[in-house]
Amino acid sequence: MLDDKDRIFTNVYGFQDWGIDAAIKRGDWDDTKALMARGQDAIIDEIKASGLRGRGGAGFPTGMKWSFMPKESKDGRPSFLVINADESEPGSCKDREIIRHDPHKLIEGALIAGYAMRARAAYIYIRGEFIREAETLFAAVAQAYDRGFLGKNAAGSGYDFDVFVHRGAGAYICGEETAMIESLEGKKGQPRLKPPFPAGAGLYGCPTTVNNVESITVGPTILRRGASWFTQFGRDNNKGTKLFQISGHVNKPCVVEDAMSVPFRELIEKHAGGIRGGWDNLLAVIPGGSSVPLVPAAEIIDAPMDFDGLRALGSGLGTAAVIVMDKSTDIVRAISRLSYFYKHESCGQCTPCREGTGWMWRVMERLRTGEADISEIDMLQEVTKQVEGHTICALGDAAAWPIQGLIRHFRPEIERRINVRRGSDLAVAAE
Ligand code: L3W
Ligand code: SF4
Repeated sequence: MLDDKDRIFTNVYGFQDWGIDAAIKRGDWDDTKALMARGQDAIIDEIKASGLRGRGGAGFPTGMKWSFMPKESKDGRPSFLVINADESEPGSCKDREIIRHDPHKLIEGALIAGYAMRARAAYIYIRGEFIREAETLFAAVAQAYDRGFLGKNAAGSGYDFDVFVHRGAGAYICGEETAMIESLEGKKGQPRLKPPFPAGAGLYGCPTTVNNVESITVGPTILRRGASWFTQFGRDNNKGTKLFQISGHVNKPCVVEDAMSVPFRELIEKHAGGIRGGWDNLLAVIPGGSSVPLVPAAEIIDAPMDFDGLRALGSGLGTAAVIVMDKSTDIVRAISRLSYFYKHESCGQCTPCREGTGWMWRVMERLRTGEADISEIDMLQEVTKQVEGHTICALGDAAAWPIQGLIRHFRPEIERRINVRRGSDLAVAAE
């Protein structure tokens, strides 16, 4: 288990005050000027060396993403940093805790990352439902301006940098980076085709990097302790510490920081008090938020909780939102409910997603009640393949993958329901 001294998030449970004085006592804003004086390229190199991969779900190397930003302004266009705090993935609840209890770690991270990528300002796009968190964030940003950590000559660095907080209005799709940029520009939040990637043409057509809250927040600590400290944790290509969000049928649901690659059983035993009813009662786990396929109990128990370990099981780390389901779970109903979520949140601009999500949900409901024909299982699988990879953004994939996981691992359960229903229908007909 991670030692307390190795935790980046020292106030994740909010035992201490979130305000600037308490944050400074915890080590935030400690000679930020000196960190920045190392220079932009040195900061990016250190983040690259740390192996930090994006914490928003895709796991793209953070230092590499920063290095895509132009070193010189073209046509006088500024560059921007956009911080994705639109945390809406079912199961995901870590960025919320950071903003509630450690907002200054995020704001200091924004300044340093923004400086490294030569951004003029950061926009923190916060989920509309996070009302109290937005209040905290607005207040923390105001504190940082009052102390001279933001604005002109931010933290005495000679660099001018602003941070703006922008509240979303409750659409899941605005967590997709280009939809977020559209929304920030005042338009309907619908994803753009990529390429161009935001680093080439992002907010107001300017070079932009979009990073998750957690990715930005860990930056200052990595710089202070060094990349080699961060790379002690986790396996190759999966380095560092990570906030895991453990929900569902565990004895003690929690958000906890541990080393990347921690085995699933250890994660649950040490932090979540074990599985409700014991390990024999575990049915399946969605290890990375609702967009990744479930993994059955037998396969996940010894799995390393990291990008590559979970990909090898046909799933993914996603945001490390670990949803645990015991044998009391109606697994078909659970996945059908997720299908409804994606149908509801589809922005509707591309046909396979707009039509396919509704279609998949309706068939999932027929499977749930057992009214479907056995042949509809393969037909549904085929439709998921028509949606996957054929849409503008990843929401189409995210709607398809959970269903594919269900069919892959729980086909006998789906068939059982259909047979039970057919048997009772025949019995009624015979009466
Ligand atoms: C420049 C290239 N930039 C890639 C950048 C790209 C983006 C990042 C990753 O989806 C996933 C999604 C959800 N030049 C580049 C480049 N980039 N190639 O790298 O890009 P990508 O397309 O792999 O992923 P994405 O579209 O950002 C994110 C999954 O995360 N997810 C959950 C998300 C939910 C939350 C939340 O609630 N907070 O994050 C869970 O699995 O399904 O697959 O920046 O521009 N050649
Ligand atoms: Fe919109 Fe869905 Fe297409 Fe994404 S995949 S752009 S959410 S319709």
